[in-house]
Amino acid sequence: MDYKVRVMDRRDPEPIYVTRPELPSLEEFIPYLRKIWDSKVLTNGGPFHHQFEQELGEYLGVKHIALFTNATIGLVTALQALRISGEVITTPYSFVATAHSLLWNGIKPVFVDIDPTTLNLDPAKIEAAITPQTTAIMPVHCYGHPCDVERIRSIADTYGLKVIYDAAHAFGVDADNGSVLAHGDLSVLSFHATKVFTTFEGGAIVCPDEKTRKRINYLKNFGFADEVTVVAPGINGKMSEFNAALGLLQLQEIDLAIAKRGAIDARYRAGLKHIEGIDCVQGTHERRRNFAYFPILVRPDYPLSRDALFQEFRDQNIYVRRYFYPLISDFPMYRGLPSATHENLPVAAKMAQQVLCLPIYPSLPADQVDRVLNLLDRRS
Ligand code: T4K
Repeated sequence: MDYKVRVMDRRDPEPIYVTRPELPSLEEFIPYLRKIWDSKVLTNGGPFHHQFEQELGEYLGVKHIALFTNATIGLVTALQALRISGEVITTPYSFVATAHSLLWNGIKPVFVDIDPTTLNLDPAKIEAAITPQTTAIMPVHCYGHPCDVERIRSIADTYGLKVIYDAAHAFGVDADNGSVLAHGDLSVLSFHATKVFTTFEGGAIVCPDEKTRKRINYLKNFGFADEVTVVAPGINGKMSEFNAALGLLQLQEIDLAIAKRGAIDARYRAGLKHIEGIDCVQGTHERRRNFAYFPILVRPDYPLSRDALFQEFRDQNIYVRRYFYPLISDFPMYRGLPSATHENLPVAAKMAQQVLCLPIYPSLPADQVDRVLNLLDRRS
């Protein structure tokens, strides 16, 4: 009896994942499927694609948007659209797709360290990394916290560089002057299953004007400008009607979903105030947040190392994640680059050792948030 109680205490049978998608009811989705079945239009810019592109642009407050099959192909295409080559300055502290998009274009990534508060590319360190081969900067709004867009723009303008934001985490985020997606030459969103807003798989490029959007639309459709004209070695990056249909439904509930995330974020922050040795990551210049992730930093004065804590969570069936460890620059295809050394990236190297992303998603119950907080609190 005693033994059974102890086992149940140690390993709660109910797993908690770092995230779960917020889906509409299947009943709501079926009429959309029926329309697709009836029309037999599955992809290649069908009616749902068109409607979703319109409504998404309105929701995000941006005029020109091109839907994609996922953000990775979006990033690859964004670099092609602006004819970026040579070297691109980027962050080592991101999901590996950020730098992979450069390698897919034969571009050399140049890693620059991150800011210790926002964990975004540190603008103060960008200029020293610029060479005659540099053509662009690819920052990431990490965890949905806006980069210092003004300083990055000023550097880019001074040196004649393009800026492509990896905005995979930044759906619906507003900085000081409206949508953070309106900054830079292009911004790329992800609608992956793990993101705040999902279309199963999906993504989008936010463009500055219709001319650029048109070119991007060619590039995501094999380079076809019309039935018989191919203007570039484009890729297949098109979003299907199924993904667009889910997007339309998601738009109806997204504000509520973000509000629910906000309540969880607040509960974590209140609970963590009393726990020594844990820092919350804080954004700056945020007018509207999306609460995409809840990263904490496990400082050396916390009673457990980050990895021991990670293991404790696993033992309790709680699937926290170490986003972003290892650093991109530590993976085999990058670690030989001169900019990939930990001496060049001391802040990123330190943060990658300390970070842990706690579960956050709209349907996560408050008692499960408390279960996470209880495990973090070593006082008892
Ligand atoms: N740039 C940045 C900065 C990014 O973070 C990402 C993607 C990209 C670019 C590229 O975007 P896409 O090309 O994917 O549109 C996940 C995602 O696969 C990846 O999309 C995301 N970043 C990255 C941060 O996280 P994993 O390997 O951690 O995912 P996974 O499968 O372990 O899922 C985590 C948890 O989410 C699961 O434990 C349970 C839950 N989950 C996941 C999936 C896929 C579900 O409940 N349902 C699902 O269908 O990479």
